[in-house]
Amino acid sequence: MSQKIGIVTHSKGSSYTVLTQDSSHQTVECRIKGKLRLTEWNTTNPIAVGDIVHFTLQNDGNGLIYAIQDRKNAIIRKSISKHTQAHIIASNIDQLIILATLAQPRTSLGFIDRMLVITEAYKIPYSIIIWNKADLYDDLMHKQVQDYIHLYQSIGYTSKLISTLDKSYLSLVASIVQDKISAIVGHSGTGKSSLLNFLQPSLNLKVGKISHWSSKGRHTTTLATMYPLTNYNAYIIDTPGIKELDFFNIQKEEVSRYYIDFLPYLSNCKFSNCLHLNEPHCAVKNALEQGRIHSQRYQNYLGILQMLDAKL
Ligand SMILES: Nc1nc2c(ncn2[C@@H]2O[C@H](COP(=O)(O)OP(=O)(O)O)[C@@H](O)[C@H]2O)c(=O)[nH]1
Ligand SMILES: [Mg+2]
Ligand SMILES: [Zn+2]
Repeated sequence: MSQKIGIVTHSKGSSYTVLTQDSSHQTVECRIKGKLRLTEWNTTNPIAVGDIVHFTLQNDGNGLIYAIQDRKNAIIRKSISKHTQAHIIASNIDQLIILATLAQPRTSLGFIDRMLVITEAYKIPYSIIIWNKADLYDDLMHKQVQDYIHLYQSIGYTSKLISTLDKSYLSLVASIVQDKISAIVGHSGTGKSSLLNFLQPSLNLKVGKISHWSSKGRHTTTLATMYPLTNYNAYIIDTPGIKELDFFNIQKEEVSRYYIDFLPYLSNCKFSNCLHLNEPHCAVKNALEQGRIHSQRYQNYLGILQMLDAKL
């Protein structure tokens, strides 16, 4: 019986797929040692994709997880039925890639801004907005996408234009994912599977398929899957079927702290609990009026507050 360390790439029921971190890169199906499962965690899933686990390799080739390393961050979904329990979707993420497009199906800036709030709230160090399907854009869309790229870059987020049909973008995409654990989000059809295949054709993922609907049109439980990209010393976590709303266990008062372009102004609002709506002497509204905060970002901020109201 030997002891190993690995990263969880997939979980199904009480079984976890673990990729060892030694040079052998073995894939081992693991279970949790009973004691760990029962005592230490108050989540519906004690171990999530992205966790670094210690396990013993049994004679039958399966593993028994006996310890888990501290997580540096995690995307968590509050369990709606059991308020005291949370579900960990993925952990130890270096960066979030938001895959957007202006064509088939067009991504709204509202979606992007909601995802950015989520990544700031969950302490994911970097967020990158990639605009896909450049090959489908007409002149007007090219002008538009440059405006959007400029908007997000000026706030401090990396934003790039690509097409997964065009090999000349490969080195750019590779440089973004190289040596990192990325999570990728984006509406169905924006090209997440295509992007993974673009980087590593041997993955051979199905493209143009909505994976989280069963053949009977029922919404099946979806789980995160981590794909190792061996050529880039990288991992990408795909979370099909997870709805943005699932991530939101955020209070209204918190939202502006996750809007990094609002941050420089927050301490100058008259009221410390200012929601930046119609309060007097609001530094955020002031910055908005002076054009130092983008009006579209502010509109989407209002949308998030409304969404949180509706959720209550
Ligand atoms: N024209 C064009 N089509 C793309 C591009 N990337 C992906 N697609 C197409 O968009 C559709 C959805 O892609 P898929 O990777 O399945 O998206 P996912 O749902 O986000 O995984 C498929 O028909 C792809 O062939 C691109 O850069 N240009
Ligand atoms: Mg897909
Ligand atoms: Zn304010």
